[in-house]
Amino acid sequence: VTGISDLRSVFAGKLLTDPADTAPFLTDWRGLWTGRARAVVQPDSTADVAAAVRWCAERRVPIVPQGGNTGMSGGATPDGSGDAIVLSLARLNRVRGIDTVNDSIIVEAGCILQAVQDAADRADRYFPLSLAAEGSCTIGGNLACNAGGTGVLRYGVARDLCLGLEIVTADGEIWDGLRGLRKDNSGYDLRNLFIGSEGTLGIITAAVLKLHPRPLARATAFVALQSPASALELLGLVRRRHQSALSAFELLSETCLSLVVEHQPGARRPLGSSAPWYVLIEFSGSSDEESLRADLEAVLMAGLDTGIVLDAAIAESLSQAAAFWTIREGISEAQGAIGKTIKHDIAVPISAIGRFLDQADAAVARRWPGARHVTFGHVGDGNLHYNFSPVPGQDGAAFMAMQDDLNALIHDIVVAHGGTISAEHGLGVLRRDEAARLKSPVELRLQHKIKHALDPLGILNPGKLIAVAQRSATEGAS
Ligand code: FAD
Ligand code: 2HG
Ligand code: ZN
Repeated sequence: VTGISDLRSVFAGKLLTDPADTAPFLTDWRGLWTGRARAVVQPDSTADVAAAVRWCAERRVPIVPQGGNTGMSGGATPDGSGDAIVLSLARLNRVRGIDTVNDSIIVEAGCILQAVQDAADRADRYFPLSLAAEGSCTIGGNLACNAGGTGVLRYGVARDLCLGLEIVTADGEIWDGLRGLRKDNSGYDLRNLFIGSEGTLGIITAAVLKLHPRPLARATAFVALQSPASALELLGLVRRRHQSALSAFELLSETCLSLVVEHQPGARRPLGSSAPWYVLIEFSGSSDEESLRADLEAVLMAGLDTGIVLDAAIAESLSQAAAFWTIREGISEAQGAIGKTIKHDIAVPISAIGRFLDQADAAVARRWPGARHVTFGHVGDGNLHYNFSPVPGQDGAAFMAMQDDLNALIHDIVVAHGGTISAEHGLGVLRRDEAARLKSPVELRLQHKIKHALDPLGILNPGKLIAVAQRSATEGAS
């Protein structure tokens, strides 16, 4: 391969090679994966991304796309070979336009999610994708992972918020699919193929996103419960009475709450007493705040009457509502503060959540009595982060040694309940082999065919999402 200085001349933007500059791009935020790379390439425009990709394609140099590097599955970290370049989209961060009649916004892939929310807000619109990493993750990363977050219950996942994409293909061509259309049946749905492909099929350089009306009022409650079964009963009750007002329904265990209260400065318990489980419920919409609060209060009272709800607090002010959300959004960081983490991102049909938890908890207790569960998630979407931390005093390496067996145990139960091993964080390298173990041969063959069709040289994020295809003897010889 020709020297990297050669690459410098083909695109405008930054080329980082100094180890002090490249280091932050070579490790994920949890410190689980660290790799090496020839350079970190930060182009200034789509044309420059295309030029860099062509340079790589001509030389068979692997490309690892990276946005905010907040991913959970190791998808944005290069492997240890040092062959790849990291293609950082950080400098492609312009809002290209906003159309308040079409309710859409065109943004470049490196735009930070929060910047997109703010741009929508300035135009009196709402961009509802919302997650704790929103101050650092990018739209390109959100779409590449098909991120979820806390607004999915009403607004859907990243895919549901995307109308069109601009893509640099594996051979360095630009596909302008920036269509702001609600309906488009003119052929195979390429946009949806790239969304969720974790950088393995093409580079997302820009997107047309859907905007929504800005909610005029919100009511937020923190609710104590005995069990996840009660949470599901309450969800059913809320849905029957106020489906259109419901915008979030998030579950967390007492362990999660104590972790946040202990590790997050200023975090306080929302309720006077403690309980095994909690849900954070948000109502929002165009009605006035008083009637939203009254509806929320009425449904919580009904829950108290029937014994589903043990205790509840409705936020009295915006800052109290924000404090409730800070607890929910602080769990990942608080879990990180007590050592290594083993994380799951499972989803099952909502009706199977109770059975999944009963079986998984029992199976874990049999194999690892006393294991430290950190369970929380988007229960309204059937998606749980069935996570674990070391028990106090447990050595990090001994804890991580459980990971493969624990994952297999949980994933088998998930699949038995018709679920998925990744609802929102993607496969990356973390779940790639488990997905291969659990998916049918037909599904895997189709996935490999798609990969081969769009990236025949196998240079886009190789080894992520699906294993690198075996080269045939003939190919190898040629
Ligand atoms: P990166 O981490 O940089 O990359 C992620 C993947 O996308 C990699 O495979 C990478 O190669 C690929 N990629 C990145 N940009 C591009 C591009 N332009 N073109 C092609 N491929 C690209 N996720 C959720 O779904 N829901 C949550 O609630 C949630 N909460 C989180 C909370 C915290 C505190 C943190 C740290 C993370 C959370 N995440 C959550 C995970 C993560 O933030 C999201 O998955 C986010 O979408 C990743 O965006 P990113 O820009 O950081 O992508
Ligand atoms: C969330 O729901 C994120 O807060 C992070 O998806 C989950 O840390 C995790 O496991
Ligand atoms: Zn989540």
